[in-house]
Amino acid sequence: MERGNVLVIGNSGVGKSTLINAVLGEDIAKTGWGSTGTTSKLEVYESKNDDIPFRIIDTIGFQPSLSQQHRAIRAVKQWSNECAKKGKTDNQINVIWFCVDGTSSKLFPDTIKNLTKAASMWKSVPVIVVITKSYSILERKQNIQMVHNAFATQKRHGCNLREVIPVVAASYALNETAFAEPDGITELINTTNDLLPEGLQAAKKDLDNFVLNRKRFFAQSVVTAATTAGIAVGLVPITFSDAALLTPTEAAEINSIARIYGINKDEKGKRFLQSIVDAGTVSAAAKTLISALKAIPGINLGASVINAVIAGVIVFALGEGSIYAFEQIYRGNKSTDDIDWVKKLLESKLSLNIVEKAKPILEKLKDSPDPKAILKTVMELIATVPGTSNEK
Ligand SMILES: Nc1nc2c(ncn2[C@@H]2O[C@H](COP(=O)(O)OP(=O)(O)OP(=O)(O)O)[C@@H](O)[C@H]2O)c(=O)[nH]1
Ligand SMILES: [Mg+2]
Repeated sequence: MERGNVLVIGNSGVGKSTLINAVLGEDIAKTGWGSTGTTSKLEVYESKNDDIPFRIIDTIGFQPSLSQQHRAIRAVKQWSNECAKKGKTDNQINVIWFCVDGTSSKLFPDTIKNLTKAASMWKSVPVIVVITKSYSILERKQNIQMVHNAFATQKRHGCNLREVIPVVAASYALNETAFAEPDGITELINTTNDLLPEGLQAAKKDLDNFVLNRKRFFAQSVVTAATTAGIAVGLVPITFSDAALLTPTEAAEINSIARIYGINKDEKGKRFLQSIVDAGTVSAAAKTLISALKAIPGINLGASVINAVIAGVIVFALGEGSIYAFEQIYRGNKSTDDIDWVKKLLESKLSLNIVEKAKPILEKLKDSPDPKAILKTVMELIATVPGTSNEK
């Protein structure tokens, strides 16, 4: 069975390392007093025998200084990002133990925000809040309520709070005769075991989303760069009779996006890519759209600015359409066989809907060959068409 990872996170001094020692039954993680944090880098611990079927990751505690908080957050993020690299699934997080000090009677929203920032990659992973140092049995109920209340105010920074467990990790002496005994550790282990199968699924989902978001981010920067290039082509004062002038720009754009999504460049793949380029250059949809944009009455813009807008709209719409299409192929929902589907998809991206609301947007554009202003107008025009953003 796949071994899961538990991320232990929380403010400095709440007792994360002490908790890990209690769970593993050995003094392996360094703990202590001090004026700085004790744990200074991420550390992975594993039970020597097979009784604990998950690894435990000790982290740098959040300290009051912002720079130290950033350091702690960055360390977890970097460690998680490794997971997105090939064959590094060891770095996934399957359950989070968010440790809160049971003696402090406070849980500040910023502490929860630090948690969600550090674990932002693992949005669906189940979280157990561990109330450490729960020496007073009488205060436990109140502490549990405090945790629920604090999380309820942080819906925007939502995470999957599943369980709140008060623990005492090491016995705590009040004097020679009065002790608070270790407590809650078995419950924590059992609850974690129960949540692990779900946590393994959740990590897969979160990782897929992370990888897709990154691809989408890179692909969108390609679209912006290609649109800027297309605008430059449009601005050249020659007759922009058909969109064929854009072919090299579009081909480069579509090839780059295809590479980001790892689209196979076999015969079928090439045909698929060509059909996207064709949609933007020789298709009836593109030609109709160009004529319609040119024919909007009462627009006080020179021909070259209008041509630049049109070129931008086409390159941008094709790019967005390609991102959507390649993402469907990457996810396995479609294949490069689906030429008719992609043609229809791109026709809808180049539909006359753009023209409907174009007038007020174009009226705002000054008649100057400023590529940045034109790019902004192009994006505004595309945004007027419902469904043009790439729905997940
Ligand atoms: N007796 C007792 N002491 C505890 C318990 N939990 C934490 N402590 C004490 O609290 C102090 C801080 O504990 P650590 O485990 O070092 O805290 P940490 O969260 O790992 O701190 P950083 O590494 O700085 O983030 C230590 O002196 C621990 O002995 C507990 O359950 N019982
Ligand atoms: Mg520590």
